[in-house]
Amino acid sequence: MPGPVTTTRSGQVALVALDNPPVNAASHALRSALVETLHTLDADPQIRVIALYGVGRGFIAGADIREFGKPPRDPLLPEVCLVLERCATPVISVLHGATLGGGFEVALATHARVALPGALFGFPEVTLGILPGAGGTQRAPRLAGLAPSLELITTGRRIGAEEALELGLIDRICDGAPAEIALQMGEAVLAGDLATRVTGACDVPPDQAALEAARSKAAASPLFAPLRCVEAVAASALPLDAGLAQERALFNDCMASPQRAALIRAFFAERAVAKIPEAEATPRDIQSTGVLGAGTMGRGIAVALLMAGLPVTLVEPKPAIRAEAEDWIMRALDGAVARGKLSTPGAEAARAGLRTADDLSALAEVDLVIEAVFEDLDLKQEVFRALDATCKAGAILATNTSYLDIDRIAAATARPADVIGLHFFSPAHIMRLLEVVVARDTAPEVVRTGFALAKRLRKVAVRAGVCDGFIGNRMLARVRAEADALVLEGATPWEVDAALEAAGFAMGPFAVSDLAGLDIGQAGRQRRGEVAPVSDALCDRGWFGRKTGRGYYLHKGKSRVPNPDVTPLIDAARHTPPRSFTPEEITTRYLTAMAAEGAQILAEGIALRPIDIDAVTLFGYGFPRHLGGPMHWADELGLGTFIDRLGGSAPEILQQLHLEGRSLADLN
Ligand code: T1G
Ligand code: NAD
Repeated sequence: MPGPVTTTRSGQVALVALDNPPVNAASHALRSALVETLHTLDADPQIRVIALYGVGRGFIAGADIREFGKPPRDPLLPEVCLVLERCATPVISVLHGATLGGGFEVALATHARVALPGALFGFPEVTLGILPGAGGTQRAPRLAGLAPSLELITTGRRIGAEEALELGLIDRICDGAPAEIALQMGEAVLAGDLATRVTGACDVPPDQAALEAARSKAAASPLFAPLRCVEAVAASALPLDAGLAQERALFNDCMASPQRAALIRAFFAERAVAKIPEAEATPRDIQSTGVLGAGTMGRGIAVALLMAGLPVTLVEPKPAIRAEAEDWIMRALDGAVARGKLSTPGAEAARAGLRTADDLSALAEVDLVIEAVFEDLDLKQEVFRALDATCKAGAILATNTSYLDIDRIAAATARPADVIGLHFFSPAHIMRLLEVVVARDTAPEVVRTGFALAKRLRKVAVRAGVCDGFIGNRMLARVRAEADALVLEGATPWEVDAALEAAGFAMGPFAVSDLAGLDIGQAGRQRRGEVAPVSDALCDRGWFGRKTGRGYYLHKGKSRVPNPDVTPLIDAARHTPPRSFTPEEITTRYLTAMAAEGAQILAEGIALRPIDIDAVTLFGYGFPRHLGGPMHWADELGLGTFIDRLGGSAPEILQQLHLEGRSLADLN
């Protein structure tokens, strides 16, 4: 088997191919082979140019993330970059596909960079809780200046070849196959048509204003890495060796931070959830779809399907809602074009793919139906009975129910094997999570089709079992109850929201309730036979949150201020004298409740693994990435401490793990 680095000679040009599937990560094997190759070629008087290129999907997607947390093995990537930069023979790089993180750093250390049109550049390190640690913080400013480098390195924003060229990060764009361009460009260097230079020898023009602006922005973030990114970039004013030493020290600080472990957990969570027991089943072919109900969810789901190039027949009995939904869908598609999520021809095709109808007989020939009518079991059963009578054999019948028993919905049909839950989140064309809810009789290939569909929609699918609220809403109900308990004990709703938002949650639970509608929350509680005195009192007054302008907050447009009229309602509901809470106490109580419900969900087999639960909260509920998810958080806290906090209510599975000296992560 050939190694990850192979050399072909063509006259005085050495073509060095990097081949480490699937994404050419800079693993130990690739790094050591590259250094050895460079030493050999640099010492060879026959060779006057060395041209690097990637085999497969891209140049190099970065360091091998799987090696993080393990003992580092020489040569490290910074050394590889120095060896490259110090070659007496000019080294050029031909860049296609993902040229990210350490891959971009390797490219920056070469003496000239040529990109193919579709190349993708960026420094995603900050999203993993670290910083470019192989000279990226030193070499990018030497080519592009401080301001653009700071922006790219502190945000992780990805850029295309055109922008990289404008910024001076690459030298040329050429179209063709990487190996061919490598030879052409090698020859261009020999002919004097492509200039080479040593990046590390260039100066960085000072820009104190850019540094100060980036520093104060990073200092305000709850994230650990951005400020270290700024300090590393600031060190690019020093001679290269000194700057690299500072970069290394800051990189090591990031590597040791708990945020780094959590963010990398989040990176792998997105991919791990695709590993399901049904992975070997063959998905059914989905060419056409139907959506039933054109309310909040139905219209969003229709947009998600249309954006993925699937034709949609949208069924809605109420003409006014149907017309409004059509209008909304067209605007959402325009919005997708404006956000760069859809091309103009793509949007045209999407518009042409929409059909509306007033009756579900229009769904006779579609391959997949997603039902999004009112949350009412009788209605859903009636609808599924009608779908069963109407739809062709082999069609998948999916429900978007948030809480209802899908086994009972499936039982209304004579084909329960074709029935599944596809639980989208609002707004359905934007939120990444899709819970694929597997009912008792759902066929494996139907489950597999749900996952294939999610991939097509660029969503993160997580497999869930049937229970009230599945994974996400069930956890939400639990933490909502905990937030209410905190308020009854003495915290204010606004303190709870502020504490959790400071911890990195996109929105606190009371703000979320206001947004979703307090009446919706109340309906859920009523179904479960629960009460929440304060929320119920708000509902009694017709204060349902944002949609009525008044709830826990007073809403004006998108801004919100605490609603003072809530305070007497809270006072009336408290049975004990209020005590005060620190933000840390609030956050800890909330996360403990969330992880406790997660453990219960795991114990019942509703979720496959802890990482699935983490993915649900990360991609559907605004859980802070730098905390990695509630199950990761529980591991970090230590299972012993976690069990103590739960008192007698810790599920058996936790006790067992703890006894065996294992962690939740061991179940992944
Ligand atoms: N290391 C190890 N495995 C990786 C990987 C990486 N960097 N990137 C992807 N994979 C695996 C992934 O887990 C999956 O595996 C498979 O490749 C396909 O990925 C010193 C420290 C490149 C744009 O952050 O953004 O460099 O699940 O499904 O949609 O400063 O992957 O099949 O077993 O995502 O076509 C910086 C992260 C590292 C790049 C391809 N680099 N990767 O997307 O496929 S830090 C990154 C991506 C660093 C230096 C530092 C994307 C992609 P499996 P995929 P894709
Ligand atoms: P909605 O009230 O906005 O829309 C429901 C639509 O279904 C209405 O337009 C109604 O006219 C239509 N409808 C009723 N009976 C019908 C029938 N027999 N045939 C066709 N259409 C019919 O409700 P929604 O918020 O979109 O929720 C729909 C489903 O999605 C519910 O099961 C809900 O639990 C679930 N859900 C909602 C959210 C959310 O945030 N709103 C999130 C996830 C899942």
